[in-house]
Amino acid sequence: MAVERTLSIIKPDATRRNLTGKINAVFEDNGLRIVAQKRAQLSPAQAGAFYAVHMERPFYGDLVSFMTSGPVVIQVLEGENAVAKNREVMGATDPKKADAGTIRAQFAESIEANSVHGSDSAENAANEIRFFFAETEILP
Ligand code: YYY
Ligand code: MG
Repeated sequence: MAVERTLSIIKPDATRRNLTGKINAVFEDNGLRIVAQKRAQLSPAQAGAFYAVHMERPFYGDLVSFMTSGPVVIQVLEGENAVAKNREVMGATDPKKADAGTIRAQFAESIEANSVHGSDSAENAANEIRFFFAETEILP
């Protein structure tokens, strides 16, 4: 497996509860390196564009409201098989279905306020990283 990069977002429910460090420890304990990181307040336009793939879904409006309800921490994670590894440590979208020990099982409040985003494919990871970061901001 090659070294890959994936985009991670620590969502407003987690920054509000001061969980950034605990979540970052899960990444680092699982071999994912935080090679770029910034705290940001997303605008509705940014959150809407980032989640444009879900535009037709019934939860889209609430998702955009939630993602703009407070600061997020946007990150590039790097490591062996990083896309799949991050999805594994995040756990299922619905925390009730997430495996014990995963970030969402430990920290998520609900299917919407589920603490973290992670890219779901290498292609989407490249696009999502480009959406938020210049290459010069990524420091392996
Ligand atoms: O990739 P992942 O975050 O695990 O789930 P997606 O199916 O891509 O949905 C993105 C985001 O939308 C999810 O993290 C919470 C929200 N959402 C929701 O509020 N209600 C649903 N039934 C499905 C997803
Ligand atoms: Mg997704």
